[in-house]
Amino acid sequence: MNFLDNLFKSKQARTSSFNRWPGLINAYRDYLNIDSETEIISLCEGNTPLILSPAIAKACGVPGLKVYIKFEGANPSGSFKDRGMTMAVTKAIASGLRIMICASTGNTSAAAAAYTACARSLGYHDAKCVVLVPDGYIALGKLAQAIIYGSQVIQVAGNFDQALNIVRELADKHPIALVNSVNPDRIEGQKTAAFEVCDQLNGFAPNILCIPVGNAGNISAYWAGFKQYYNFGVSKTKPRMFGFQAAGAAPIVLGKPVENPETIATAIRIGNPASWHMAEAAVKESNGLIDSVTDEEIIEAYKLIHSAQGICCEPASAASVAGLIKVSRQGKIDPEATIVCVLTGHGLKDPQTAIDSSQFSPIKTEASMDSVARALNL
Ligand code: AN7
Repeated sequence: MNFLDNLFKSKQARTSSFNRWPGLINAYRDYLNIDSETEIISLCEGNTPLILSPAIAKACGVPGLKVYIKFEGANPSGSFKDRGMTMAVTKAIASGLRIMICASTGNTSAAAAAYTACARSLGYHDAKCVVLVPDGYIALGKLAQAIIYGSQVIQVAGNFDQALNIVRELADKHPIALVNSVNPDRIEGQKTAAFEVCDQLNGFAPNILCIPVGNAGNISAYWAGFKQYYNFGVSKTKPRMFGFQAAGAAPIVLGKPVENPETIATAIRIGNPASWHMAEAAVKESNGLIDSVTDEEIIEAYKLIHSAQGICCEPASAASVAGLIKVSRQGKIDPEATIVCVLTGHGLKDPQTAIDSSQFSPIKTEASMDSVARALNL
């Protein structure tokens, strides 16, 4: 019997549970590498909605297709990174480390900064977070988060891959916790998203999971989670894993590192993913695929997700939907399939792209009903 089965049994339990989700480590403790003594550093992350999306099904050209969105923007810092970060910071603090460091295209830094602040709230006043971000290539909201959560922000004149090499070297030489997804605790926490998807689909994995790929930690974590839930008998099936990279930053698709990755989806502007081999194994073992989508396809999907479905995601997240639309138009999708697209981060992190990608020209009027009515041709 798993946690959610118990939780949602009666209306009374359901109503009270809404206010008492205990965070994903407590919720899935039985499936995670954590002992009962460890103090948990949590912002009640996880338990994100799974939303049916008729608009995406329609865009795929298969109106009855069951396409769900796993909306990871609903996590406390606005992305799936919170899942890995609750575990990574919990373990780092438990092992006596007080300085967290990461390289980031933005979301990892926001999450690391948030969970370090949470550690301070629990009495670890000397907990500090240092984040290295590619100068000029991080969405404004993410930079703002790293700053306001109180981390030390270092803007590197280089890309993510270079910044990751630097923090790896630093963490090798100093007593600092590296909280990028090369840290296995991150993958451990992120597995819980796969558990949730199976719980939300009543004990089944979807037939296909579509997910954006950057540093390739998340696709690896989901696959580990699906396999574990299946092996433990909690989920009756496993999905095919469909990973999508941005065309200008598609090293796995091309089969070689990309020295100067470029894409409007800055979150996945990564040329040499750390979990490359794990991602390839996930695709191979699950009979999945890895493909690329152009910036135009990403922006088309990004607009659709907002204006036709009402969900707010960032451009990198839309790569999962753009990829699904692409492969379904190629006839690769069984119309009976159940599909989950992971929307990895919240759109409010990147308002500039929202405005730049639309032909928005404000209508200005005097502050009177008549003027507004005239502007509306009423
Ligand atoms: C919204 O924050 O790499 O393939 O440094 O922010 O696990 O890297 C972000 C990655 C997808 C790709 N969607 O996940 C970082 C960082 C969003 C992201 C990805 C990221 P991975």
